[in-house]
Amino acid sequence: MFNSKDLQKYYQSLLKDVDKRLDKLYSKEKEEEFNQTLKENGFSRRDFLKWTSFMTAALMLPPAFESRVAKAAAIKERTPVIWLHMAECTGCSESFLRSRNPDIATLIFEQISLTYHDTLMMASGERLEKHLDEAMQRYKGRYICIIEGGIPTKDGGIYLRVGSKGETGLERARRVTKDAKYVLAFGTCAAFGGVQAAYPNPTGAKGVRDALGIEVVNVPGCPPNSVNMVGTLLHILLFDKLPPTDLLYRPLWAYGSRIHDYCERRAHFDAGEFVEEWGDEGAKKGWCLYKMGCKGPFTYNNCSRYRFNQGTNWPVGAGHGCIGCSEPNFWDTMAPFEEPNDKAGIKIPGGKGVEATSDEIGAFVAGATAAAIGIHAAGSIIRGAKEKSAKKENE
Ligand code: FSX
Ligand code: SF4
Ligand code: F3S
Repeated sequence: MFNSKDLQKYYQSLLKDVDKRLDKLYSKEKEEEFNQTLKENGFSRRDFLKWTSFMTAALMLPPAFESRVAKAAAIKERTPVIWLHMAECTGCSESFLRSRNPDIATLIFEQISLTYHDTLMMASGERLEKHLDEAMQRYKGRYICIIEGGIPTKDGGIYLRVGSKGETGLERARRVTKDAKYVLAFGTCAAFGGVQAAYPNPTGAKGVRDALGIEVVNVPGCPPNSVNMVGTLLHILLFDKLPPTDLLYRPLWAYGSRIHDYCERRAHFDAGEFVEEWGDEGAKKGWCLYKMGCKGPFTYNNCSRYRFNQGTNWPVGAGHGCIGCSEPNFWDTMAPFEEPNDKAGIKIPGGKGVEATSDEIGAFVAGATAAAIGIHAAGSIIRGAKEKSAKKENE
């Protein structure tokens, strides 16, 4: 384990690396141009600094990184992004772009960095194909490929065809990821297969990593929070490497704790105060939704901390339990969504103010979810090892 001295050293060396990288890429004109864009879109310098300090904290970096995050947003050469769509509902793009009232993150990544996006581009048909080929050639080996959606693999992938040439999703994903520097799977569909991979999975849909057998960072959620998508991109922009992950390849800064750990209704769980029926007194008082099927105790994500739509609200805040949408196979393993999972083995506190221990929760044996919890612990150990070796490299 790291002690505070080790941590300090680790962050100092990380800062040095980031400064070296940003100094190389930074240009005064580009920063001025960026400030102008902010102004034209109605954002003050103060709004921007508020955003940088929020993102720095979300990425679990110390405040010393705030100025670097600000600089990274205005660097000369941005990492090009090619965003592909497979089998899905496009909710992930919606969550990323938040088409109404776009925020600073949207501005940075949509207007400046997004080189190719299947559904957002004006072009269609052959012109779109040409644009994709050009972007791939121009940024060969340098672009980030983001994939949204599961990839049907049965019968050679014929259940999904994309573009004017009738290419299968499988072929397209293979072709575009081949020359990408990094591949990110945005959404539970791209990470683990999602709704089309739910039983009986007639098209043999899989997540990108399983379908292609390549290194991918997963940013699951159906849809994922834009903080998690933007933060993962920002991490690459800052450090030019992928963030440390758990064994399900999810960034630890975002998926390192359970929904239940930071839930605003948690005190009611501990006090044994539960909603027993939709619309009852407990529901009006905002009591815990565990008995109404909330899967927050088995779900690793940061929704309870950052919420959606610029912090407006999130599922539990709106009165429905978490359905575990960032876990693998959640359509099968977390259903029924409005009933507690009777295999979970959680002892519900009966007003005595005690929570089931994590061991009891870990005894939950509903397939992949239990595996995910074990995997998560292992991932944290791996992260420790990675950090140690990073420290060694920097010493
Ligand atoms: Fe899947 Fe994205 Fe769910 Fe939809 O497209 S993660 S179905 S919210 O939007 O991939
Ligand atoms: Fe919150 Fe759900 Fe946990 Fe209750 S069970 S405290 S509603 S996450
Ligand atoms: Fe999904 Fe649960 Fe968050 S349902 S959006 S992981 S609260």
